[in-house]
Amino acid sequence: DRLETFIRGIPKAELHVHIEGTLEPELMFSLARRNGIALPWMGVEELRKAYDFHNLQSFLDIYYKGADVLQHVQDFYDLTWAYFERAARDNVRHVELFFDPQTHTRRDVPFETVMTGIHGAQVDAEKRLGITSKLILCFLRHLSEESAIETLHLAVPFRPWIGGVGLDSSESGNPPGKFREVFAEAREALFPVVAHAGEEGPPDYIREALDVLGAQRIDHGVRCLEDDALVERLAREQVPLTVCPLSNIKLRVFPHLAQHNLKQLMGRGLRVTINSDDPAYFGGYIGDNYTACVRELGLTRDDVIALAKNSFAASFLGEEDKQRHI
Ligand code: ES4
Ligand code: ZN
Repeated sequence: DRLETFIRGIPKAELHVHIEGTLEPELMFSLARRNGIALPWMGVEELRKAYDFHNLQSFLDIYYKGADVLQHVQDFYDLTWAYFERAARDNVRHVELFFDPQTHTRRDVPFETVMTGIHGAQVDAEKRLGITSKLILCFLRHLSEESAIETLHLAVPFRPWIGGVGLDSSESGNPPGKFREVFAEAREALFPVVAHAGEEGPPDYIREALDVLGAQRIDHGVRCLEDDALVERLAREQVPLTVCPLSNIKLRVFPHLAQHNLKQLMGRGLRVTINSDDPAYFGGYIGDNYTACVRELGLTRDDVIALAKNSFAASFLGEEDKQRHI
């Protein structure tokens, strides 16, 4: 209908998407065949049936297994290019893309292979689709800080291709404070900092991400509403939250989209954005996330405009580029 056409057409930025989470089942199986890798599922249909998650960890187990098919530069290129082509259909004009290098280096895929494939697709997306992008390196929080430091050191020669660092994977029991040193070193190298916090973890993890890691943006952050003082701070400092509504439903952070707190977050004056997280696994790209929120939460046309403007304002684009989009 008309609102859906409006949503699809409005220029938007995507600030929370994991490139490994854009691996569609069809591409996963075609790369498995191309690379001679055995998957624990018979085919696309059986794989899709396995996408019945109960929490973050049950998703991550499948997501890391799926990433095994990514071996060569061309695989990372194909994955990233397919995402950009899909994003173009939702009129995404700018993307800040996460990747998890440790998922690949731990399988003996060189850091350089990952970077070359992803970066190649970023260059082509700007040339052929007019989509600008920045790549954000995420440390896996279920691994040690030592492993994160090794990864940061691998990244230094690629400094011009990396737009920031973040923190993802299993949140419960892995507080941001575990990564104090690696983020201090990253900040010294002038990397912008983001962190997943307050998805499954408590509001205190959001505070730690800000105070200990120096996060400039919080990924998810939906559990902030449990702590009034924190909400007031996030609103006062206009710390952006990259909310991923369909992800939160698939991973049972909220029982149903109608119960999602997105509207309350907006109502408290927070700088909220809507994003897709792992769209191949959670059943929707960014346009689908906007549309589902309009349907289930009754977002208005003005809400959609505000969210799309927030997406550029919350990005790491320079002031001039932001204004050009807003
Ligand atoms: C993730 Cl939804 C989510 N949360 C934390 N880490 C992740 N990595 C990929 N998707
Ligand atoms: Zn995420």
